[in-house]
Amino acid sequence: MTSATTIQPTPHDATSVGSRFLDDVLRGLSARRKTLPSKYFYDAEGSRLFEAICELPEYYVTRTETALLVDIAPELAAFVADGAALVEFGSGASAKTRLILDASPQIHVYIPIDISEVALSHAAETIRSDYRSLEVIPLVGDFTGVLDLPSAVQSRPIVGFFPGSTIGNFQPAEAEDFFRRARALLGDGALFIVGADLAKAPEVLLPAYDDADGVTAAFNRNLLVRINRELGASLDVDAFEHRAVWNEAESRIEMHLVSSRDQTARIGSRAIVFIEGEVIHTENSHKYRPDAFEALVERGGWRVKTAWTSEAPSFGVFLLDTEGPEGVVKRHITDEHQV
Ligand code: SAH
Ligand code: AVI
Repeated sequence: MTSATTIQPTPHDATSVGSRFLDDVLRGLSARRKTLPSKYFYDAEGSRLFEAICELPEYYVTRTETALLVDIAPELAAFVADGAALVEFGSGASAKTRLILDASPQIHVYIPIDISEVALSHAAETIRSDYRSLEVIPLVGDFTGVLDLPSAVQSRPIVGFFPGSTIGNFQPAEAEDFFRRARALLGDGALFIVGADLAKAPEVLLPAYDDADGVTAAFNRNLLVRINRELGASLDVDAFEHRAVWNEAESRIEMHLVSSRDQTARIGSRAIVFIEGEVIHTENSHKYRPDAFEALVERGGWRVKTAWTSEAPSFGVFLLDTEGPEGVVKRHITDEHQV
């Protein structure tokens, strides 16, 4: 395949994203503890709201990881082989990608993968116009499903990229499964650069997920707006309150939508009943201890080659490879090194 001007659906998943939405919503809202999968946040408006979250003073995640990547991009570049293909999971606006591409002109092919078609096509277009010699092959699809890489990259050195701590949106068993499937997809000899947010005080975490301007609340409620629009449902969006909770036992922030009254909504052919105070659990965002993250990575078939961690607010970027055991190199990036 060559540089595509249109988005290439991953063969197994693109159509199932739409057709499984109703099933997933009904399954989640029929459970004793109601849930919705967080991957459905990202319609066009959800992707726009996520980018607005990234600009919030309370949401330290994006600026912290960006500063760390700026600092370590030359070190990462030294590991990237000539003619490499960069495969990014959950690429969104592909903003952090630029730091990798700028430091590693030896990357010749870029494959952004995202479930949000609008965000993906816009990002692919701007990357194409800013990096003229880079072949860009966007894949729209669900990275929790089966993925295939285009044949054009199969003989190239492969570098995976999964920034943003999107890994933290998986439950631990799902994260392990993701790593195992990414290992099979990227293949022997691949490198994998993964960003993971680290555990810190709830006083820092909670405002990051419940900001003063209500942008995160709008992001959370937009899931209900999307269900109403795409599934013809009758949820009263204003009758659900956004809530962020720190779950210490699971080391994660949870986002909830809390029904402010007794209500019944029609979704498809079903009537879904909510009692006052009932919760829809919409997202988990795990915050790791570095050793626990390394153990997770290893259970998923990777080895941590180098781990970089920032000063507070702490964030980790982990360079993974597929080789046998060897000592992990740990670098703590202090303020003096950060830009
Ligand atoms: N990498 C960017 C964006 C992170 S937001 C950053 O670091 O800022 C998470 C991104 O993952 C969104 O663009 C969303 O659309 C995408 N995403 C979430 N779940 C997904 C899934 N199951 N399959 C593919 N993409 C997914
Ligand atoms: C994409 N993901 C890592 C974000 C997070 O921090 O869990 C999504 C998000 N949810 C609320 N704010 C941002």
